Amino acid sequence: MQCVCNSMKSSNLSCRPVLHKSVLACGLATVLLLGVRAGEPEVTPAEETGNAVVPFAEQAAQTGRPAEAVEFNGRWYMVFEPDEFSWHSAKAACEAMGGYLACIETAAEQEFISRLADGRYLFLGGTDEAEENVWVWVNGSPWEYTNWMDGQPNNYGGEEHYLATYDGGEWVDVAAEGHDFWMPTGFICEWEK
Ligand SMILES: [Ca+2]
Ligand SMILES: [Ca+2]
Repeated sequence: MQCVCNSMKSSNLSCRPVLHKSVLACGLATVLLLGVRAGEPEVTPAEETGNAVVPFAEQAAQTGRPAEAVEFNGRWYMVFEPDEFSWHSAKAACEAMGGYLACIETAAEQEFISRLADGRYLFLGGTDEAEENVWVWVNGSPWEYTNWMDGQPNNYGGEEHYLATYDGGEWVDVAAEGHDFWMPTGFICEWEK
């Protein structure tokens, strides 16, 4: 299936297809991305830099929270889908923009994130890399609310220490980087101001 968003090719945002994603899901992602694209600053195309995250970070370090970020309940959120990233580079990119990888503390925030993710697999700001099965949020919030998918977290291969949304917004633990079926296609940044 091909569902490349041609109009997005000049930016690091993209809604590239995922093997099993439906055309509908990809279309909705396109609408979502295009809907927040107005005013987006020019960034270096990923194919020229080989790293889509660094230009984001450099850009954001000057401007803080992107104007395109979406507000919910006093916080702002934005999905990024660069071609190349890891959980750690995503974390660094969010922090360079004055935010952090999205941390979900409540069911209401989860509902919002689920709509924002729209079926995409996106890194969140949860990790148990310091101590196996002791999950923490990168923003320091206590680990209380959870939305794990059945059978997760399972630390598959002994390297799944990073949180991501899955179908319906439910949580899975995945590796920091890679290109297999289970790897996220992007990440969500959150801002408090
Ligand atoms: Ca939050
Ligand atoms: Ca897992």
